Amino acid sequence: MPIKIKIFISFLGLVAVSLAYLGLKNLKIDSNIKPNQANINAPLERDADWDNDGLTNREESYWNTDPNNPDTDGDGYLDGEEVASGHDPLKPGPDDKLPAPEDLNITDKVSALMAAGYYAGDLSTDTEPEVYNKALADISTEMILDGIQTLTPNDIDVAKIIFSSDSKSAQETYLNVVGTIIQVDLWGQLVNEPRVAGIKFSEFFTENSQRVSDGERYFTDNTNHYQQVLDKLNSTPVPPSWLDIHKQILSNVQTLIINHKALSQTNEDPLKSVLAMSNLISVYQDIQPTLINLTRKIKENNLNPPNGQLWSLVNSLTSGF
Ligand SMILES: [Ca+2]
Ligand SMILES: [Ca+2]
Ligand SMILES: [Ca+2]
Repeated sequence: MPIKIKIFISFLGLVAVSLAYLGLKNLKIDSNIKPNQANINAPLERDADWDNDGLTNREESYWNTDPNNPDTDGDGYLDGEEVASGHDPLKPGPDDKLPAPEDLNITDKVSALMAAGYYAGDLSTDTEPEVYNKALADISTEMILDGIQTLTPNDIDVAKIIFSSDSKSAQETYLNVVGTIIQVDLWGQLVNEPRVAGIKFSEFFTENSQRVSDGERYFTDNTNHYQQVLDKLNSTPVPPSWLDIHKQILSNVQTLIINHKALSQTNEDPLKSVLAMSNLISVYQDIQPTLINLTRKIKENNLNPPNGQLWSLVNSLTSGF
């Protein structure tokens, strides 16, 4: 079985386990989410949008807005418009911005969705399996989309990149700096990462405060480490013809930062961490095409590759290109 599929399947398993865990743990204690009267009366209309404001009745239930009033807080904007543009549908504008997407707490959101589904009748014990499974699948999808939005780096801002020239010596200078960064600061770390990160991640669930803080420290240290790598890369002059590869490397490193940061906050948002853990496992593979492109371009441009074992290895692996 290809490893990506294996990872995906184990990831789905993780999602199922986390949802079950949350369902058990939070639904009983989370009494501050009020059942939405309209949804209780008409549980099967959860996908309808009675007031045409762009939010389905179930989404209204999640946001605690009124499914019969298109502008719950009366500030002149539809509930759906407010949510889509990052504004709070329960707080009149203009000072009603919701937290930035990267600050979204996915665990809180999924708990609220599950509570909404529970009160709407989609997720109670006597719900028909079909409805129950669809509600769970919808919530998983929402969670995965939120994960993509919060754990994927923004587009690279080219205006912040320092450029050198495309002369042979400028390209080789660039390669030596970047080659050293990859070999010294990234490679060793990444080879061990999936295994060590998995162990450290499991510390969070031991309920042993010493081990939990060890886990937090591991992921915080890694966040800082990759931030330093990013700073080094950002201060390295880039030959214009290497821009695409440079952006790929920056994006790989930003992915490492964002996901390690999420993992260091596992206690506050365990579901976001489950998604971050799965990203971390695949980041190792995502970096391979970057290395291959880099090696290919070294050959195309007849440049001297950076010194070091990693480069001899990559060079021999890509000798067919
Ligand atoms: Ca609506
Ligand atoms: Ca509404
Ligand atoms: Ca508002």
